[in-house]
This record gives sequence, C-alpha cells and structure tokens, in this order.
Amino acid sequence: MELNEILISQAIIEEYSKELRTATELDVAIVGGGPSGLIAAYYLAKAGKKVALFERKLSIGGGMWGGGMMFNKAVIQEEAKPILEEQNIRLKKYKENYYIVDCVEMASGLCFNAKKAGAMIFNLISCEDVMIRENKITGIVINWSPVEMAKLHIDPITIGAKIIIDATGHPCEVVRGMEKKMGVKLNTSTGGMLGEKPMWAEVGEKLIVENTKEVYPGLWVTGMAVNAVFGGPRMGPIFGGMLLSGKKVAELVLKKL
Ligand code: 48F
Repeated sequence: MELNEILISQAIIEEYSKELRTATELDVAIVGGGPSGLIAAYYLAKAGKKVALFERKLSIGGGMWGGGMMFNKAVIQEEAKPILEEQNIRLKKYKENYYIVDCVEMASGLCFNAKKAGAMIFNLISCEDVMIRENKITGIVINWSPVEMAKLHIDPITIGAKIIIDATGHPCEVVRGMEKKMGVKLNTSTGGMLGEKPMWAEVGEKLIVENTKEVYPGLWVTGMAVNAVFGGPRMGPIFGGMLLSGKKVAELVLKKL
C-alpha cells in the first residue's frame, strides 16, 4: 500500500493540536511526570476528570528511571504495595516491609496506565509561571522546553485549570516561582517555603503523605515537592511515599472539585 509523507505529517499535526486545544480548559493541570504526578493523573482520570500532565523532559517518569545511584531498582514499603498491584506492576519481597520494584517496569507502567485511564500527557513542555485571579491560581503558563533551554525570546501560552498540582519534585518549581513573584502566604507553619532537609527516610516518607495538601488557593503539592515546601527530609530510592502522596492528592482534589 502507498504511504504518503504529507498525510503522515497532517495526521500528527491535527491530532496533537486537537489534544492541546482540549487541554486549554482543564479540571486539573499537573506539572511534572514523576511517580507522584503520574499516580495523581491516573486516579483523577479514572474518576472521569479532565486532567493533563505537563513534563519538561522528553521522557516521562522523573526520578524513577535511575533507581538508587543508577542501580535501576527501587524499594517500596508494605503500605504502598496495593497501589503498584493495582497498576499491575510486579513486586518482589526482599524482607518484611521491603519490596523491590524494577524501575523500568514502574516508570513505563505508571506512564502507560495514566495514559490509558484517560489523562492527557504532554512531554517537552515546561511550566514557567501561573495565572492568577484575585487570590487564586487559575492556570499555568507553558512553553516548549527547547525554547526555555535555548533561552529564546518567545512568549508562552496559558492553560486554564480549576486546580493545579505541583509535582515537580525536589525543585518544587511552581510553588517556588509563585512565592517569589507574589510574595504570598503559603499554608505552612511560617507562611513561607521551609526547604528540603537531609536524608531521613522514615520521617521523609511519613511527612510527604501527611503534608500533601493545598498550599495556596487552587495550588496543591504532591511528591518530593511536599517536603521541599513543608521542610521534610529527603528519603532516597524508596518510592512508596511518592505513590501514596499522588493517590492522596487525587482523593483530596476529587473532593474539592
Ligand atoms: O523528581 P520527580 O520524579 O518527582 P516526584 O514525583 O518523585 C521524586 C522521586 O523521583 C525521587 C525521590 C524518591 O525518593 O526523591 O526524586 O516527587 O519528577 C518531577 C518531574 O517534574 C519535571 C521534571 O522534569 C521531572 O520529570 N519538572 C520539573 N519542573 C518542571 C517539570 C516544570 N517547571 N515544568 C514541567 N515539568
């Protein structure tokens, strides 16, 4: 059968444009495609919400691919096991309360399942700002990552969303950018960002779930961004807290919508 290059190009342009157009008015915009963002996207899409995830990099998955120091295995604790089982991702028991997961299986599986559940996923797009109305965040401002990397002088476009989730991991970019520009009071003990603390896995895993919440009207945090905002410690290559935090933010956001 004949294959026409022009039709191939038209198919791609039309489909992509249609999807991005659909994503300009969302229930939930998620920034960052690591484990927490992907799990949040999965549960929100599964509940029928219009959700899109924007990831700066070419690959979706954030810090999952490299495991601990490039040994591409990660540890999951008992509490988070049902989440991965629901995703059909295999776990191997190591010791009581310690399960091993293959990072390639986890990263690709979470990505596949979020997409299949109905989340729109855009890679190579960075969130560089938020949109505000009075005292509420009402959207995100996005641009192609290569534009950002090449420092090209090109204006971004805006995505409207009822709720924004910052799932950008350690740098916590959305909350940080907003706090810097607006100098607003966040929902933390001091009203400001408390900053991530050094390694303490047990406490880090506990606080990340406890502090998964709305930090400013319309803006929620999940994953490592939670500990960066609320002053929790890092935890290294144990991923249960990220999954539990992603599920929790989806549940809270569903109640709010
Ligand atoms: O860092 P990341 O995996 O976030 P997470 O879900 O999980 C953290 C763990 O991977 C690991 C850990 C486990 O113990 O601590 O670090 O909290 O994924 C965050 C994603 O957000 C993207 C970034 O490229 C990464 O893939 N990202 C960051 N800033 C932006 C962004 C931005 N401004 N716009 C779009 N994507």
